[in-house]
Amino acid sequence: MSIENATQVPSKVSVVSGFDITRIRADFPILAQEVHGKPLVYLDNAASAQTPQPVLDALIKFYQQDYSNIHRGVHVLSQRSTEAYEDARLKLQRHFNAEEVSEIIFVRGTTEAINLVAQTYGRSHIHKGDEILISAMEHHSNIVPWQMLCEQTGAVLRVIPMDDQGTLDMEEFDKLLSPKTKLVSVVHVSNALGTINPVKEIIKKAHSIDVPVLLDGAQACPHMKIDVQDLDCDFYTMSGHKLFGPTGIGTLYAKSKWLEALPPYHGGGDMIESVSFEKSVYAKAPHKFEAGTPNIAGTIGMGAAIDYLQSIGMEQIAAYEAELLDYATKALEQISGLRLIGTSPNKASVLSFVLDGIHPHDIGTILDQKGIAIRAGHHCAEPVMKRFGIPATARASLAFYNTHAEIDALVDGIETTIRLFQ
Ligand code: C6P
Repeated sequence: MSIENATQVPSKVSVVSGFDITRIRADFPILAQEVHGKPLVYLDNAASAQTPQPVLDALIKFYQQDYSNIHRGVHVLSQRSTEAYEDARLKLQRHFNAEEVSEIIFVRGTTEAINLVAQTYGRSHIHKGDEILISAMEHHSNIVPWQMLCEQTGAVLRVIPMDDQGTLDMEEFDKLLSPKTKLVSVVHVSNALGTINPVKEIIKKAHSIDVPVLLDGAQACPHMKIDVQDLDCDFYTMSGHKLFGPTGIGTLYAKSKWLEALPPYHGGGDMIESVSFEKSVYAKAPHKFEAGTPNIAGTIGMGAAIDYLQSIGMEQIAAYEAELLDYATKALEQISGLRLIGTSPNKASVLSFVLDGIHPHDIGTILDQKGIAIRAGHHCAEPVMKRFGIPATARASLAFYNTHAEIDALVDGIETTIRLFQ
């Protein structure tokens, strides 16, 4: 992996060695279409990323050849389905470097993963007067479950502030972290700002006073290598649809010491050892936390997405995206009347911006007419909008299949938008 002379290269062609963007784009059939008569430029990857052909193939193969319920059939199809489902768990374990395969719990996505921790760890370990520490740049799914828990228990939510660039105020974090803190739950990469938070430092400090840490990894894991043992986080959450896999599937990683200690989240089939009317004995993790028939196909598709990402390499992806983000940031900074929201020095592939006198929804609508898909709105991060004194932003979010030419098309689209409003 190398980025040679990144700052001297004018544009358009990546200098990340061995990164074959043409071959990669060919893996994503959806990208080769026109929208409103223009080539599709898909820059809404933070909402949901596109699905490569190998993932589509894995889903079709599963439904055509192996489809059945899991963990309960003696017949061949059920055994094949069970094997494929548990094989996906192994892939997730290796990808995130979890110590044990049982530390990978399949859930619907990041939202469900955080609710699971709130209602299991939270209900059993957090009491009246205790404090939960989140940050000022959380997605609603890392705010609302904790507010619900606070209502249920009488605990108190505290918020680590950020500066005008969208960088967390670590001095304030030091002050807020106290013996009252029972959990720190922070976003790894902000969906609204792109900020990469100093999560290792946060974890180290929290652990020094025995406070566990949850990381919302929804926006981090598509862009960088995640090693949960190296991070030493207690809980890590992600969504398959942001990681080039299907919707309705995601993962909660939790250290096994927690999974053994925590009560189940949902009750039902597949999460028990035995049931009688007097008493039920729960299965061990991960099954204790996976009641009912899960999203079997989604899990297998997510496993195929992991295989696909590994075939490219997360380091390659991170290097290519760093270069593309740098190119896009410099290009957007040149546009008069454009203000980037989220200018932290440590950022991943998100470009949130506002234009003088033009509502973000109008920007999104005009760009759509040019075939460019971005998201406009509060991005389920209303407190972030409030912090920056704006109702919404236009957000272009990148993936490794985006190109420098697509950034040029975005810049051209923004300039057209500005002209239309003059
Ligand atoms: N952000 C976005 O456009 P789910 O919906 O459970 O898969 O993911 C929720 C979630 C949690 N945390 C972060 C940091 C997120 O970005 C998201 C989803 C999408 O930014 C949809 S609102």
